[in-house]
Amino acid sequence: MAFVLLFVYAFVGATHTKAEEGAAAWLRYAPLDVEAARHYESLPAATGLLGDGLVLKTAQTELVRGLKSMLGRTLRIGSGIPTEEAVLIGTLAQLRDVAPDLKPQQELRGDGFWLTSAQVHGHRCIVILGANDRGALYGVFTFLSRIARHLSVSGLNEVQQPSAPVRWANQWDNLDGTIERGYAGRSIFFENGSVRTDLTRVSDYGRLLASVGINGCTVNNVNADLRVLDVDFIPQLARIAQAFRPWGVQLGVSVDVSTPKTLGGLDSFDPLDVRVAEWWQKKFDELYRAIPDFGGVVVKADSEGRLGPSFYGRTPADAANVIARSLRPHNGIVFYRAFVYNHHLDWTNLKNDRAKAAYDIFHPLDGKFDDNVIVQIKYGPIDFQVREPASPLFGGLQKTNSAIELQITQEYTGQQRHTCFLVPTWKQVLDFDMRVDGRSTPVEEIVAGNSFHRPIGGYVGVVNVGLDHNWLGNHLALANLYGFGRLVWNPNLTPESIIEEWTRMTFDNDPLVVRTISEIQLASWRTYESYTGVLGLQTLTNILGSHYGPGPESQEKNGWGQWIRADSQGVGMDRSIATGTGFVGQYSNDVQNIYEPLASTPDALVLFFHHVPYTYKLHSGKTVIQTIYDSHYDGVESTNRFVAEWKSLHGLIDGARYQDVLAQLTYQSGHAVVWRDAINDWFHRISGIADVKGRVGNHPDRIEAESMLLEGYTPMDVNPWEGASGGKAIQCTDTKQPCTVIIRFAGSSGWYALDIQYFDQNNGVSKYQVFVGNQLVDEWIADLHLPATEPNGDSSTRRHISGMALRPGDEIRIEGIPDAGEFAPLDYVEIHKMELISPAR
Ligand code: GCV
Repeated sequence: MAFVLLFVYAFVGATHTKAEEGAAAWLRYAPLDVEAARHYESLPAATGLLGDGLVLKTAQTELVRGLKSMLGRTLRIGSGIPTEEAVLIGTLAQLRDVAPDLKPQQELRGDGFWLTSAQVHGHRCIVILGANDRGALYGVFTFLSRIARHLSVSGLNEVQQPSAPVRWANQWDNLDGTIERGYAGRSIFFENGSVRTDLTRVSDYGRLLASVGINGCTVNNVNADLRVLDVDFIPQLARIAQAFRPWGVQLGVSVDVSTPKTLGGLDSFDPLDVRVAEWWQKKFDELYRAIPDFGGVVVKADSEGRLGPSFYGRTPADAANVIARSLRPHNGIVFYRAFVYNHHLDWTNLKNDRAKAAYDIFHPLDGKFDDNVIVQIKYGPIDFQVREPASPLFGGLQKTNSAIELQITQEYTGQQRHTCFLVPTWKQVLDFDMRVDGRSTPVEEIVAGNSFHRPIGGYVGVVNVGLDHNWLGNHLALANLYGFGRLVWNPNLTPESIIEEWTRMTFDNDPLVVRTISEIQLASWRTYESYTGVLGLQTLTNILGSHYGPGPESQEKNGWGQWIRADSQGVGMDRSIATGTGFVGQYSNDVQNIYEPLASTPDALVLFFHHVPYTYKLHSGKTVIQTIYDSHYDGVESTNRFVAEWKSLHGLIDGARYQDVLAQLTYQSGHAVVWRDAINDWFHRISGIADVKGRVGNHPDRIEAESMLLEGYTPMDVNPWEGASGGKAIQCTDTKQPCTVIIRFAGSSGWYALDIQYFDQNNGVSKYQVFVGNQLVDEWIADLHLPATEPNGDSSTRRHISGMALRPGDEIRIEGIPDAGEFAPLDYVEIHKMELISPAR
């Protein structure tokens, strides 16, 4: 019977007939085929639990679930001293009672664990032991992960320790159910001002987090709603805590420092006012009565229009400490965000620099924060750009706990519509050596508390999962959540090993699948960078709106301080000590020696630190302007390769996820062209320097919509101009009837591909139909929910139609049917000759 069952599982696993939505993420526990399953034949048939804690019970349930799914075997559940061969789960302290002589070679710390094989009371056992219950759960996930990746579990003797005690997720969910910078549907926590009734997804999220060692989660936006501490709300928060608890995930919330006044009814929120201190104390006593294992709070203050201690002339340390002291009796932590800056900076003053703000404000306060405060520092000095140097503040706090804040939600890196695997960039920042006092002090050692002997510290990832089945709206984007957990558990892991693990568990162990997906993911960050913000320019997106499509002009001439200082002669922010803003001076001498001289600054960050002429020759030997042009073309090529590579996996992964990812990568390759042309055209216009390869501003296959024969359509100016080819589009404002454009094909007979550039806004669902002669050859609706209500670089989208047989004189007609506020806009059509190799899938 066992054999038959195994066979059935193997069959299902091998043919990928099952449609998958991605909800299981990397915890699919896909059935092993017969060959792979054979390696686990000698696994014990039972599992024993050495303790009775909630998290330990979860660990045992997870073990049974995983093995049942992967091997088709249901382990017998037991507890206490083993009476047969078993997989034993417990803590080191519990093992001592059962097998006092059994000890790991090294001491287990924090949430660490030990996997080993041993004789316990005369029975051969696999032993999964945690330093605490949570560690045992992590050990079980690791054990299951090995089987999912077809690795041996016999003769194990492996100790794993987390690199840092704090490994938290932040969610930016609003109580109304929306999520700030969330790209995967509505909140799993809140709806209409309350905590959701059904918290199944919260529990599932807790499981995902635990599976990669994340031990805390704040659930509401750092732009905090005051009601989160309301007396009626606390019992609702307790329900979230309950859903997380079995997974060892501590609940946290974001709080607003003005709460004692705005919610509490005091006439002040001055952190040095004793009544304010008493208010916080009472509030947290109340909260801990409802949630005894509450983890702590995140504070965003004096930032982006939020109130803060500066209102009373007080410091961030005053504000953090008053809250910290009320949490201390309960072992709670305050994460005080260093993302404090003036967003009304005078851009005309060349000495002004937003990048300096965090260090300027927090470094003088070093040593003034209580021991249960962690200063939470974004990885770079600006704001989650596609590339930034490590924040100098990491080296500027030696007597203060710190944590690095990374962003899993892809606010500035394609919003999960573009694939951008961020582990390589995080890894670079974590490995960066701040060289404090001339000694080795990499960021990862600082935040772990090792460099300066701090009691706590670690990692925070802004995740923003939503109700979408696959959590982040894009199957490939989940690698960032997995990668965050794995990297912060062990910063010595490589992006290559992390992505391989993830791919094996999320998709398949087939070598082609592993190689192809790994290659796409590992290339994706540099690809995204190459068409959105090269040479340290930051992400040249529309920073005043969506943070999504191209918008280089929006960086400049406003108070937000994300300036790139581009003019007709050159580009880049001079942040040097000698002639610039002096930002470089916030780093240690050794790091200054890298960034102060133009000659030693790496090309990848040169325009972050220096203003140079467009004709300046980089280390690569190329000029700045030609590098900008070339890299945008290379980026598009790379996105085209992603599509081709993905297609090679047809039939090797389940159909639903195959199609989802194909659609997403195809969209990305079209939007990369929008980025390429917008940024290159913008630099071409501002610099007046031609592309030596003659591509920029020159598109021989392109026919602008405004130059076509229009029936009902009218031309319009697109704002900003670089968001459309030639700065213009056409739209069909007569909503009562469809509009048409006509192209008379003038090329030679053959096979062609059509790229139709249209705009997909979120305020209507236009329909498009394409005819050759009278034959309808393609139709689609514009319903991608892109973040725009106008035709622009956010909404510009490509429809690719391949395999079209065209003859000279053929009439190509596009009919646009507008809907609501979206007037079926079109930008251009490109007609490319193509070789027919294989039918398009
Ligand atoms: C939660 C950026 C984002 C904001 C975010 C802020 C922050 O500015 O655009 O949406 O607010 O960072 O991290 O506080």
